[in-house]
Amino acid sequence: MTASALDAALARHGLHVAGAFQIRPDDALPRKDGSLVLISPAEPSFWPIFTASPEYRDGQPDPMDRWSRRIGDALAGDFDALALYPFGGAPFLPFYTWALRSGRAWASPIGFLVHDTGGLFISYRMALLVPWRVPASTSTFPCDSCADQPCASACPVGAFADGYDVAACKDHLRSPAGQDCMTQGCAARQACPLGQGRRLPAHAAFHMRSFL
Ligand code: B12
Ligand code: SF4
Ligand code: SF4
Repeated sequence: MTASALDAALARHGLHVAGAFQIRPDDALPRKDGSLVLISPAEPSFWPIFTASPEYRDGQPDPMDRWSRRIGDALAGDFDALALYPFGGAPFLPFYTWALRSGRAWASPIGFLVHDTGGLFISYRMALLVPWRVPASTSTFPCDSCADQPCASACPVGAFADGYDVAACKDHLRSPAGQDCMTQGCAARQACPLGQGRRLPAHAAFHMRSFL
């Protein structure tokens, strides 16, 4: 199995590779060679595929995490890989740090990751430890050339003035004025020109409900 076969398999599930890096022998990972591949929803094709799944329809908790685990475990079997997940309770695996290492995502002015194509809406469904080696990314940090940095001033309650004020954010989300963030997604994330318009409102609203 190869990287291009993985791309094709991911596309069938509305997923794609959002970054990767070569494993070093001293990494605290269960493999000492090969690569760690970060996998994200390919938006907007992901949402209709996910909402047709049994996990979305069975009314049980955490449908997207359960869907991700089923798909990721099957991909791991097909590609001689190990699947790792960003959810499942503390201690969490360091997806943020792995995203930085991929060279395709960076710490934005508001702390959230900004990705070269997904912008601030980047999120990861899983990582696969695959046996092959990947080339280094050639992407460059987008925020240096983003003159107005609209993400920094878009939050209506200034939740990014000093780190991320989760309580202030959630208070706003519970208020009538917070319905824009609740139904369209975080206004600060929406403000980033990268990846704009890719996330469907229904997908954004799903995550905001589970966040709140
Ligand atoms: C706990 C957690 C939260 C907490 C606290 C976040 C925080 N301050 O770190 C809360 C509940 C607040 C949160 C909220 C959200 N999160 Co969150 N979260 C996580 C989670 C599960 C664990 C983080 C962790 O402790 N990792 C373990 C440590 C040891 O490793 P590490 O993450 O590499 O450590 C680095 C980061 O913590 C980073 N860091 C330090 N301070 C801060 C502050 C912020 C704001 C961020 C983003 C990072 C960060 O520095 C560390 C060293 O490099 C990760 C998934 C994961 N497994 O990493 C997602 C993750 C970071 N979250 C993510 C997302 C998508 C969200 C939401 C946007 C969810 C949503 N609604 O869609 C919301 C934000 C709401 C909004 N305004 O839209 C994404 C990344 C998004 C991005 N663009 O940055 C991740 C990677 C999950 C994923 N599946 O992709 N999250
Ligand atoms: S969801 Fe809304 S209130 Fe919360 S940080 Fe984003 S813009 Fe601010
Ligand atoms: S709005 Fe500009 S500064 Fe903010 S994350 Fe996007 S590219 Fe970076």
